[in-house]
Amino acid sequence: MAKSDSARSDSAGKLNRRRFLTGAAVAAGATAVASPGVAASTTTLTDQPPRPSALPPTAKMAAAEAGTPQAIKSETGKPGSDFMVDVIKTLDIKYLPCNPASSFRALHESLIDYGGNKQPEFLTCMHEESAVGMAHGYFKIAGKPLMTLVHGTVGLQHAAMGIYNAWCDRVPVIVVGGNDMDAAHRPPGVPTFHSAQDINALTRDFTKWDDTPASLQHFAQSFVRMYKIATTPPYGPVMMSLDAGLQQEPIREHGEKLYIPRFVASSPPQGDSGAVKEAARLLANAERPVIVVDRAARTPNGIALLVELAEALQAPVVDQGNRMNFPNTHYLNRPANVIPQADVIIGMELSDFWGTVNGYIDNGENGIGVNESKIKPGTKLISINSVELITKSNYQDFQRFQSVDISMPADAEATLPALIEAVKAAIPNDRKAAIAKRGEAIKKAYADGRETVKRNAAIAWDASPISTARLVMETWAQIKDLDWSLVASEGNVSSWPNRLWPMEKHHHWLGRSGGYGVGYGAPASVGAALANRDLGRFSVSIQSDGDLMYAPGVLWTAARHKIPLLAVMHNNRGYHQEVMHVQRLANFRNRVAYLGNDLAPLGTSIENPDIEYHKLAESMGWWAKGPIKDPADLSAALKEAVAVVKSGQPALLNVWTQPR
Ligand SMILES: Cc1ncc(C[n+]2csc(CCOP(=O)(O)OP(=O)(O)O)c2C)c(N)n1
Ligand SMILES: [Mg+2]
Repeated sequence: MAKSDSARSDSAGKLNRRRFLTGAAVAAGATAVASPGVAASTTTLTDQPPRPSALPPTAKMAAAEAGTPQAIKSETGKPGSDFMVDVIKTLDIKYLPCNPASSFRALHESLIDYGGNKQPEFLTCMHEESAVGMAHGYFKIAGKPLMTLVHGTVGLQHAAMGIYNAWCDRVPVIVVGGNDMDAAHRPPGVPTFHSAQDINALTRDFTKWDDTPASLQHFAQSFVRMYKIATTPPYGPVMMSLDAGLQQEPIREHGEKLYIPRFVASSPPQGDSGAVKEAARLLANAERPVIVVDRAARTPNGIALLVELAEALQAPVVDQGNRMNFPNTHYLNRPANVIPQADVIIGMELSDFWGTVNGYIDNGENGIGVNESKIKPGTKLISINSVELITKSNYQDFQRFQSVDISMPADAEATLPALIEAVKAAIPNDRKAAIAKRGEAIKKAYADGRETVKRNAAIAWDASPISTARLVMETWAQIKDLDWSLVASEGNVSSWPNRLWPMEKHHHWLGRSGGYGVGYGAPASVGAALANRDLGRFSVSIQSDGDLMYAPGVLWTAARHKIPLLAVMHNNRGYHQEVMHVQRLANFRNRVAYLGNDLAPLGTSIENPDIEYHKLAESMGWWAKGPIKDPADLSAALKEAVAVVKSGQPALLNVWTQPR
């Protein structure tokens, strides 16, 4: 024991290389390692004179360590994975954000060497969740899905939360997981740990469809099918388990010629014509109709259609914001407080109809929530919601059950043209004046509301750390003349962008994560910025601290692949949402929330040490600046950052902010 201790350090406490190399401790270790399967010697170290630390390598060992691996017998014929690339290329998938792994090495090799790394192009990712998050954000701008490849069991486990967010946000992502199925032939050890009978089971509850092809022809059918299912509204992620053997083996056609089925997009499901007519009749004759929208506008045309419907009825529109549905500059855009006065409410692609017409108060009696109706008895409810067509059992994204009077399991945007026509036809001549008058009253309420919002935003304008309203408006001042796109706004900045920035175009606002799985913002903003880059558009994100730290490696992906993005940090130095939850419970129980010296209940602050996000970003190739604590410093820093982003680089500003 004494001998091995002395081998560890010299008098300066440093490892002594010479003694280390000749030390008995290492010799003993080397013996054990060099002879797998041989029982370790029972001779004690002091019994024998010191032996050399390691035996010289044999010629075979040296060759194995230093040489190139022996060539494996080259395959004859076209590899199966080349055919898979032929299939993938028919679907015009532009990028492949991906973290590499051996379970899809054959397809990986085919994509770059046979496919030329085009359609799709690899984007190196550092986490599978980042890859899925990027595909999620990309779709919301491009309207086209990306695919990702994940490693059997472990890669899919990392990807799972991103897939859940995409599922809840009704966004298609094509996920292919490498999996070595043949238990008798796959390599033992690590590749076997990474294989499963059915990897798809892990995400089956929150994908639209999955499959495990058993042949190349089966692959071709299933890949085209999965693309079609994913991109038919309601959109959603899809999953394929792809056998490593099937990828790697050469094509054996067994007398049957392989073919690639042609992809033809499906039309979205439209509401039943009788139900549309009945809904139009109720809306046209209502005293106070209200339109509530959440993911109603799938495309820019959806916005135009909603404006047409709202104007025909002069009805207020409550935009719940999971997409950019209705311009906030239009006087018919109103807050949710119009709902209690309504006599007819039409909800389009709502993620939570119950929550729209009912209130839930946290910490009611005994700390249990209290439910209350927000609407008058007799209010008629109409729903157009395509998600009813894909409801699954396990995960509760379908929310509480709400009875409605007319229910159309259909795509809202596809149903709107017929609904608008029916509404216009159903408005009785003698109601036209009353409808116009309704519009005038709403116009006045809208103007008053804008003034209140501006007054509220000015509160604590000069505070340090910086108020979230100031953060958002200083950012706006620097981007307002550009063709801008707010690609994500994570954490909670009190919805200031939606309240203060004029949002009119579909790409001005992309909505949120869907499943509220934190860690969406950073990768989704990079993915959306990639799509915007290709369209020559400027991308900006409000990036919270907690969200960034789940998988910050996506910053490197953005720099590596030259994706310009302005990330303005809402660095409130904590998981503030959770600060408030712990505080709420402590208040309810008449206890003092344990502050733990960090000015937040223990376990919720991100301080001590403070994370230097500007340095983190800089280390991965971003232009960055911070920490900015004084609001007077913000505008100059933003100006510089905007110029950097315009030159094609990502830039991050680490701004210290108020909690919300
Ligand atoms: C994956 C995941 N883990 C934990 C949570 C719980 N959670 C909800 S909000 C939040 C705080 C996020 O912090 P940040 O992004 O900094 O936003 P802030 O609340 O500080 O504005 C957490 C941890 C979650 N929603 N998702
Ligand atoms: Mg935070």
